[in-house]
Amino acid sequence: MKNKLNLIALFLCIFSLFSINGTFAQNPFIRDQFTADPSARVFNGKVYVFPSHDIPTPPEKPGRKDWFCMEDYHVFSSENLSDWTDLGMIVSQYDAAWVDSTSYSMWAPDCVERSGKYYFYFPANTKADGPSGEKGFGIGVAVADKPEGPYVLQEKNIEGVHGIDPNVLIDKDGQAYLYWSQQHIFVAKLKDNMLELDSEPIIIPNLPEQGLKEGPWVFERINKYYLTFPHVENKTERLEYAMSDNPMGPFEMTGVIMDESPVGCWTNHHSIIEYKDQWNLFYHHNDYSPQFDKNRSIRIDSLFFNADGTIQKVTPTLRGVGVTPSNSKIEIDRYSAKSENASIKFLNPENTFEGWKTILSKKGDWISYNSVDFKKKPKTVQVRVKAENGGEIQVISDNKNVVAKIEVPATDEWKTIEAKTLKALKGVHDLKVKLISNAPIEIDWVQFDR
Ligand code: FUB
Repeated sequence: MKNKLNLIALFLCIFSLFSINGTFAQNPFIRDQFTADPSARVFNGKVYVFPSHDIPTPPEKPGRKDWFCMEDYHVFSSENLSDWTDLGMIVSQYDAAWVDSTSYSMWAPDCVERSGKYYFYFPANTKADGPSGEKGFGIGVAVADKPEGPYVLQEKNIEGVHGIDPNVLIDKDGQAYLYWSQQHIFVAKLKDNMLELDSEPIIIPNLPEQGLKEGPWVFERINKYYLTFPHVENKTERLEYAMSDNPMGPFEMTGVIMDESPVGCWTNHHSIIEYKDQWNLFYHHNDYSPQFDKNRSIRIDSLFFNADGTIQKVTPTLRGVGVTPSNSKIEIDRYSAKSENASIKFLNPENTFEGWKTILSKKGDWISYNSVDFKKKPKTVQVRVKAENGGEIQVISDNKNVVAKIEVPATDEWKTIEAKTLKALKGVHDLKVKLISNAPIEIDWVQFDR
């Protein structure tokens, strides 16, 4: 009996672990906490994202109200950019000897691999009486044997570096460079130990004089070095870039990667990586916190280069990247296109992490969601709906076939309705969900062969 109970407890424990890590997809792609400043890296064939971790201001720290508030870092990983696992907390403000642990200032980090060791760089406010003996933003390092840690913190922050938003490039010849910001963008060589500067910091010239610049992210592609960074040209940050033949410049301003946030998030902070032959832009908006843009959420969209090496502008989407399995809950509110009238609202404005719903109000309203992967021809479709007056919706495929007709009964409560499929889909398809009747229907998700 005792063994049986132990087995049940073990099963419940494993099950709850899976539900914490969960399957997340679309934008934003971390669904259970605020995240910002995503530094994405490819290590051992997987993508690891090292973001900042925004939290609501703790009551005992009222001075942090209306400002960034971060006390630790988590790392997330994925093999397909759709399913993300939270590998847990790796570094906290309470563990670093040089960090003022009342400052909640664990801003944008980065992580690189060298000779099998992982170097995690992070900024924070220093203690006036700490090892560095001066107050302000410093940048420290923690070292691990695996991307997920455990990380061993260096006693002191890096000497000679005052600022935020560290970013490290290891060039093809093995030389490592540290970039960071403090009004300007700085660069210095790193010693082979990755812990100390090997040259005097210089301010990178030829970047815009006016407007805040921060969050550098430097990468190399076909012998060109791209210095990409958020810059306030007008009202809020937009992502811009400069190009060079050398990691230390001179860089030439080249263009804009992403315009100012359409939802008014003042900061944007990004990284750019190639994964499985596709370039990706990681960035942030404030999806779960529309009223307060210091509680942000990280996103991914595809990025493309022109033949001359310049970068095409990226439009932020809710759909994000990757294919969605037909037998998972397809959150059509993360749409790829919609009719003008179709609208998106939080399911529960009191707890925005519950996600969103689609509201189709008038006959003919529609919403579409691209790249649904049908591994098996589905026999049924399930839709979670709410509709005071009931009605009908149809699911239509990209080849214009009606895949299912769903009769929705009048219901004030959320209900899952099932219908038989009329056409059998196989492979990857775009779907459209259309309102056929004339009263509003709210839709949470669509799923095939649940
Ligand atoms: O997340 C705090 C700060 O906001 C980052 O360090 C900046 O890059 C901006 O995103």
